[in-house]
Amino acid sequence: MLKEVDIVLKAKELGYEQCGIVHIEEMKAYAKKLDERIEKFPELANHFDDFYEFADIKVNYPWAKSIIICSRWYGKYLIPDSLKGRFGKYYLTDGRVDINSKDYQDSLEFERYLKENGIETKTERKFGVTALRWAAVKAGIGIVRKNNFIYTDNGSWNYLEAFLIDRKLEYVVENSIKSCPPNCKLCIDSCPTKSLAEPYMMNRSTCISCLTTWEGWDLTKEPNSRKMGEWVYGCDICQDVCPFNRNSWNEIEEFPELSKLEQKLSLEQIVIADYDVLSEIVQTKLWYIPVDKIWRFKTNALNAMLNSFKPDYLRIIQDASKKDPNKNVRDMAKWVLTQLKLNND
Ligand code: B12
Ligand code: SF4
Ligand code: SF4
Repeated sequence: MLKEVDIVLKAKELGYEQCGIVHIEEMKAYAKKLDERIEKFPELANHFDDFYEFADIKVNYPWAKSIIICSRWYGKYLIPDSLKGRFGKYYLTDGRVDINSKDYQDSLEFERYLKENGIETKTERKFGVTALRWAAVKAGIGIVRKNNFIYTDNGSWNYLEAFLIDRKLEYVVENSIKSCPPNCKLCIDSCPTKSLAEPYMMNRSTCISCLTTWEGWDLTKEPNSRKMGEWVYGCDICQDVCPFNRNSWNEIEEFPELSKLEQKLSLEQIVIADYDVLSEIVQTKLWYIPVDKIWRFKTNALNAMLNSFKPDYLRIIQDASKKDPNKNVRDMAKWVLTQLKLNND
């Protein structure tokens, strides 16, 4: 019969940075955090409907008794300079879906290990089977800072994975990670859209990460489009500025295919891209934008061109305004030209 320590050791052997185990009852209090978010931002209420099930795991998994929660450090990957400040680093090194990555394979192996040892288990690699940060705090594998991120001893460049299990087990890590200095609010002051409104409180619908993926479909009407800077997909600002992340990114390993993908991800290449390239190469990696809406990569890139305008972009924007097969892209390019106070003749 597996013991807690066997499971934790196996996780670490498979490359997880930290691992802890909590009873599912620990998740109940997450509902209170959702209530607090909705109280602060009532307009977000419908986005959180499904999240209440993260707190009440028995609803979907009556057999579940505990949660194994693991962190995986992605701050070891080489990020090409041209992609920094434009693409969220988590999304560029996304082990959740990339079957060629060691991260993905190790996750499968961990699940196999649990099953081979007679443990019923369930995970959900894309969005998590529960509220991952809350589980991580309860298991002591890290602390939450004012920017809402889980920090381990190595900073916040970790992503989390949870596995429900049918055993009542517990392994809480004792950590001595220092909390945020009381006067620090660098992350809050740096958030371009003021989405990170106060400590531990952010508005998902004004967050650049959301505006470049799940929302912000018409950037010509989006009040925050000029504040989105050069971001094309995701945002890392509130982590980049944090003193607890200083020197915490150690570029020591290549993520599969990332250096090849770099050439396809310049602003110019995205705007002129063939739609087949966008769907076969870019969307398979940056999958929050669905295949039937891949024009979105181009409108995001056009917005980034506007916000960091260089004369070299002009011809590309003008061509897109006339020749791109997608109307959303043509309209966005025309709007960019009007913002630049140039006409497209
Ligand atoms: C929905 C979602 C999003 C949405 C909404 C974001 C949000 N914060 O709600 C969008 C699309 C915007 C998004 C973007 C990003 N995401 Co996201 N997202 C999620 C998801 C699926 C659910 C988050 C959730 O429950 N939100 C509701 C709020 C209420 O809960 P919470 O964010 O967990 O916040 C907790 C803390 O604030 C804490 N808390 C609150 N007050 C207090 C007070 C004290 C004293 C303490 C101790 C704790 C505490 O309790 C909350 C409940 O757990 C999780 C995966 C999961 N299943 O948990 C990933 C997750 C949060 N995302 C993650 C990442 C990496 C990102 C991005 C950085 C990607 C990118 N580069 O652009 C951005 C960052 C945006 C940001 N500033 O948060 C990681 C974070 C890892 C980490 N180290 O913390 C997660 C955990 C995914 C993963 N597998 O690791 N995300
Ligand atoms: S990810 Fe960017 S936009 Fe979102 S809260 Fe952080 S700094 Fe603000
Ligand atoms: S920037 Fe300052 S307040 Fe924000 S998370 Fe880092 S230490 Fe905490």
